[in-house]
Amino acid sequence: MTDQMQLNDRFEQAFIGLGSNLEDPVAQLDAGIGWLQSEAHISLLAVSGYYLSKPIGGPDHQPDFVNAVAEISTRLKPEALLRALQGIELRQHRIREEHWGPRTLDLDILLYGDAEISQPELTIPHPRMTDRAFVLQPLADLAPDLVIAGQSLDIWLEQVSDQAIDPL
Ligand code: ROI
Repeated sequence: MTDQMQLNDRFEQAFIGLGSNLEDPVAQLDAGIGWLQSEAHISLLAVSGYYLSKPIGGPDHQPDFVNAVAEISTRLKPEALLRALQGIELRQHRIREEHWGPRTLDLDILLYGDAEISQPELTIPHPRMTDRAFVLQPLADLAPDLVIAGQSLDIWLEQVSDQAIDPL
């Protein structure tokens, strides 16, 4: 694939969700951020705090998760960014044995500029981000004034206030 097919002319700001609940989750997130930093055409702008929470919405017989959000600037088009993230997941031995089951590292594109994308493999904004305190809280560290689907982050957070989440 030529660079031109993968790259935009200008940089977009994007937010990436990171999550892990296996094999030293904090080290997994640290390593994932290291890979993001060394990825071509991605600049890491900021990383949220790390947060510990119970698994939400998946099988509950799995360890607690550590989550964070990274803010990047990138010329990669959304599909190319997705492939870059999948490459990082694989380098950290991501296995997909069980749907929504435990994982060494999960990297999700949450927001990509103002883009709205609906494809079989890629939906942006991430379709479940507004239901998940483990995404909204670290995102609020980085961009407290963000508006998602017409509603401010504060209001989305209020709606998930029953989901316990602890800063590490
Ligand atoms: N729950 C939490 N707390 N954090 C996650 O990253 C996470 N990721 C998932 C499921 C299993 C749905 N639940 C989660 O994919």
